[in-house]
Amino acid sequence: MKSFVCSPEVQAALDAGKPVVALESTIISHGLPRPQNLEAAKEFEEILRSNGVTPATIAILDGVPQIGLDEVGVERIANEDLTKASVRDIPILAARKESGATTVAATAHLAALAGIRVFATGGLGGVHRGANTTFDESADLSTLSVTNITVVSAGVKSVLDIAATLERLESLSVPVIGWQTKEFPAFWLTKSGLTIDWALDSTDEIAQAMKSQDELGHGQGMVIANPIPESLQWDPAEHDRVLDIAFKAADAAGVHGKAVTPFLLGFIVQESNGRSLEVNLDLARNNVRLAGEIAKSWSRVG
Ligand code: PSU
Ligand code: MN
Repeated sequence: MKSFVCSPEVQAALDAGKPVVALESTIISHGLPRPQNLEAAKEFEEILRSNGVTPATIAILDGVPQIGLDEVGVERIANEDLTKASVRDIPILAARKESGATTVAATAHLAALAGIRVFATGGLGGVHRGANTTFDESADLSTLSVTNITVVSAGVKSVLDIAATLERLESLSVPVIGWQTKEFPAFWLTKSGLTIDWALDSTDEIAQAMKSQDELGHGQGMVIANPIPESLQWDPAEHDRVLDIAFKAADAAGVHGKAVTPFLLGFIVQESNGRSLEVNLDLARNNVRLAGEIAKSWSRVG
């Protein structure tokens, strides 16, 4: 038996060389509150399908990595209390026949195993503030250094140390390309104040860069930084105010390890009265749309 399963829809698209975009499940299970998470999971898939792109939402269900979920699978990731699964958790969940929602790292890894080259998320994980003492750096980064996939992301969450994250991506030889800008975004905010070396202006150019990387790279992935339009971003002053309180709350609650990101995201949604959630959904939609266009360009050159 194969150790992972592609849905018939995803398998057919891959076999025919049609565009496919991977979607993660941790953003659904741990990053967004119920019931908006189920609506979002369905909407992200619908955005792709209506553009002629096959969505492949990825999760581990009863020990089997699923590349593409049916309706019941999508409901399970939204409504069950699933384990947050990174790459290292996959074999244990498989052996125990347990379920897990896959992070960017685990989704990227499984998508690449299945032959999917484009992946949309909200915001990539990264180096946490204070990592010089906690060593808390997301496995999203190290995974992308050895995983042949292009991830579309609204930069990294501003709860992280963005400058350190960019340094690590440089060390790991993962290209970071701005979509039509060299201003690196900060998830809820259009700009982080940091600039990157490269901007590409068309999805055909991105697909060309992917092809060149396949020929000249060592199997690493690529990050496409896609800022939320300024008209949709969170008010920067309100953003700073809420984040400040969120860090104090995380400290007081003593959360650490993989609980940190879900805690902060949940707290920030509460404290902002849902404003951060609206922006999170908008930036994720924006990423899904761009990823769909990249996948279409890739299906022509790849
Ligand atoms: N971006 C979001 N919402 C999320 C995450 C990212 O908009 O929930 C998740 C992703 O699954 C990412 C994970 O891989 O947070 C990073 O967690 P950690 O910092 O523990 O590596
Ligand atoms: Mn961590």
